[in-house]
Order: sequence, then structure tokens, then C-alpha cells
Amino acid sequence: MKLIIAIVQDEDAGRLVSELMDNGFGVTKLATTGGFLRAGNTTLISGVADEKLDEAIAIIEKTCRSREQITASTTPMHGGAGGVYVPYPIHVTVGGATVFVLEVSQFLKV
Ligand code: 2BA
Repeated sequence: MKLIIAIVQDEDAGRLVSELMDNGFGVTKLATTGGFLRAGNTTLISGVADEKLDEAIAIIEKTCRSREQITASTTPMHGGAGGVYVPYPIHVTVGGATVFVLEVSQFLKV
């Protein structure tokens, strides 16, 4: 068995949970925050049988889009003692999904 940890954008999370559930996967949804953008995202965890892993990954790939987001740089535009901190926008492409697959040593429901 494998444990999938998928970090996705909030905009894709609801549809992804539905798609996974409709295809027989168990899933848990966690509200999380990305370290770089300091913005909300969603982490899904799902325990899947080894032979179903590719199917689950395919659903994640199909459902999650990449999107551009804008954040403010905190880097000074002019260095030195009189450095001026003028935030300027930087564009980052977020997603589709960041996926970790872990081996499960035990799966218990007690
Ligand atoms: P954030 O950390 O908020 O990152 C959002 C996006 O900002 C990233 O999208 C990436 O395009 C960009 N980014 C992140 N760190 C950067 C840096 N040091 N310099 C320049 N740009 C940077 P994704 O790569 O699609 O990541 C989406 C979210 O997935 C991340 O949100 C984070 O919550 C999670 N994530 C990504 N890589 C991870 C990792 N190795 N471990 C744990 N979580 C990760």
C-alpha cells in the first residue's frame, strides 16, 4: 500500500476530492499554507493499493491546473546603508500538484 500526499490549489481541491471519491479512493482533506507564498492551499492524503496508485496519480494530473500568481519581492532594490525596500511584483507558476508517494508499513482501522 502507498500513501499519497498531494498539495494542491484550493481552486482544484473540491473537484479532486469528488473525482477521487467517485473512483473509490478514500481521501482526507487538510487546510494548509504554502511556505513561499504564505497563502492557503490544500493537502490531500489518500491510502491506495499498490495497483491503484497509477490511477490515483492520473486523476490528480487530470484535475489540477497550473496557475500564475503574483507575490511581492522583499529584496532591496538598492543595497548599502541607505538601501530602499521597494516591493515589486514577481510572477510564480503554482501547481498543478506537488505529490509525495510514501510506502505504508501498516494500515489499521481499530
Ligand atoms: P508555496 O511554498 O507557497 O509555493 C508556491 C509556488 O511558489 C511554488 O509552486 C513555486 O512555483 C514557487 N516557489 C516556491 N518556493 C520558491 C522559491 N524558493 N523560489 C522561487 N519560487 C518558489 P509549486 O512548486 O507548485 O508548489 C505549490 C505548493 O506545494 C507550495 O506552496 C508548498 O505548499 C508545496 N510544496 C512544494 N514543494 C514542496 C516540498 N518540496 N515540500 C513540501 N511542500 C512543498
